[in-house]
Amino acid sequence: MTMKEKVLTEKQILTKSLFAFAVFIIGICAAYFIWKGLRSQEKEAGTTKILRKSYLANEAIFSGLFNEKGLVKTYPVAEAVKAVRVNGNLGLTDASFDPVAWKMKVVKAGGDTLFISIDDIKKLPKTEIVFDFKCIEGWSQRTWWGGVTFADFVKQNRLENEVQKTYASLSTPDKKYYVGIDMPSMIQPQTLLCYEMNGKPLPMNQGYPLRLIIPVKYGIKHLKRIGTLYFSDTRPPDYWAERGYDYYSGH
Ligand SMILES: Nc1nc2c(c(=O)[nH]1)N[C@H]1C(S)=C(S)[C@@H](COP(=O)(O)O)O[C@H]1N2
Ligand SMILES: [Mo]
Repeated sequence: MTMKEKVLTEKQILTKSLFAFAVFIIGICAAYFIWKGLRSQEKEAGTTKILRKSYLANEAIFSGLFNEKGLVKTYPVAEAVKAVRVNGNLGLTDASFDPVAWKMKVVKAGGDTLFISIDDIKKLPKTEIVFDFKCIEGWSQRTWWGGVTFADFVKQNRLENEVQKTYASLSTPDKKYYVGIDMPSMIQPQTLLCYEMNGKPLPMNQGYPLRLIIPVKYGIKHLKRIGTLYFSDTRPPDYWAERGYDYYSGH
């Protein structure tokens, strides 16, 4: 090896080392910025929003929410049972509840609150559905419900901004029963604000004057007697999720 060759080799080594060091520094910076970006995401359910959203999408796919048509199977009215089971009366036992004065409270994004009467709701086209209502306890019944689609209700009340949020929260007027629902399920076209069962007004113990019917979910999410509705990017409290049931409860 000549002297000249040796010098060149040392130069090359130096260049290579500097290059490797620069790559190392750039790598550290990139890792730092990615970490910082994730950290600044809104914390939600112990994980970050980005990760949470992909979980939700996975859950929705697993649950069959996005089958070929994205719809739950429906049946003719003749197949619906006449004697519909009553299950759960949490939030329905308040003796001071006045069904005549009832209005649904809807909390909008800017803090404005709407008070919606059953007549306002009945102005919208009536949508009916017969489907297999499934309770997490293991029973199911083919039942017939009537009401307005949540999607129509959103249009009527200009709630387009509100439904950009990740979740909806519904609770009974006395706040003793409450559910949180992911927005894709809420705006799914079969989700109803329901005021009829078997072609007649809802019985008291089935949620008169208005309940949720959300065919993509198990019974626990079909809150009877809606008092308040609000929207949120963080998970609203959920009565049965607090007691160990799956928050999503899709099927
Ligand atoms: N307000 C209220 N809604 C409720 C419940 C309840 O206890 N209180 N129980 C839920 C459960 S577990 C089921 S299976 C369905 C049953 O609806 P049904 O009584 O009309 O059959 O209502 C759901 N909605
Ligand atoms: Mo249930």
